[in-house]
Amino acid sequence: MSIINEISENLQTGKVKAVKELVQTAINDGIDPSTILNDGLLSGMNVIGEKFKNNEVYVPEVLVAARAMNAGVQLLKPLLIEEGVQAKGRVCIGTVQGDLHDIGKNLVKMMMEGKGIEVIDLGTDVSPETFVNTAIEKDCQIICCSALLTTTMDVMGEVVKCAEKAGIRDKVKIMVGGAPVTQEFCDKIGADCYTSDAASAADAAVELCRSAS
Ligand code: B1M
Repeated sequence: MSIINEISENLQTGKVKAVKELVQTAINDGIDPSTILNDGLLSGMNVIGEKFKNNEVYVPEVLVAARAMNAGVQLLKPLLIEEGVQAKGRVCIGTVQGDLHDIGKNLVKMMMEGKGIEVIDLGTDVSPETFVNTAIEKDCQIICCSALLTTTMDVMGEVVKCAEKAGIRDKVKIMVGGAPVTQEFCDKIGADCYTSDAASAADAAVELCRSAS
């Protein structure tokens, strides 16, 4: 079995120590960090997601897999971000109200920080008012919303409305993402930008901050 498959398998069974050791070995072997992330950690998490859907695994198994994922990501973090880049803007990020999934949001945050963007992390279960008030108080160029549930993605529309009501819609861009979110949904709610993954979210944020300055 390749080391990438081993990372995926051990993540699925929540073996934190083994995942850390394997990720470190893969790094030492010179395997591209994005390959370790995408083909090892994220692909293992996708298998868990399918099993979760089919009731083959339950919340505790998913949580230990998530812990193993985070442990692996921590080792990759310094390799995935660019060193010594200058701050290019300020954003606030959070998972929307009612939603506690934060792995994707944390990846987006990490990639944005790696591009020199200052990121204010509001955590999970964030209300539209908190997004908007933070953007006003901390002078953010972008509000970044993540949602993983079809039942919570509509909160992103509320964020757009809340920003309009507060009179900041022409000054602050709104970025959306997360597994159920699409470009069509982004257009429907009147948000400014949708990206499907963390790396392109970071690139898009740099562009939006640049055009705002
Ligand atoms: Co949840 N869960 N979960 N869960 N969970 C899903 C999302 C689900 C698809 C599983 C399934 O059924 N197959 C399903 C949602 C179904 C739906 O809505 N259609 C689901 C469900 C139903 C639930 C509960 C309701 C289960 C229950 O209690 N009965 C419950 C809800 C709790 C709540 O939020 N209120 C629940 C709970 C949990 C755990 C707590 C056990 C755990 C979360 C742990 C944590 O996050 N700390 C969990 C997990 C881990 C998952 C799965 C397995 C993995 C999610 C994940 O982290 N993926 C997930 C199945 C799946 O997605 N395959 C599932 C890896 C992560 C890197 O991907 O977040 O998509 P993702 O981020 C991607 C992109 O989407 C993008 O970048 C990342 C990659 O580069 N991205 C952005 C994300 N945010 C972005 C923002 C951007 C741009 C890009 O711009 C701002």
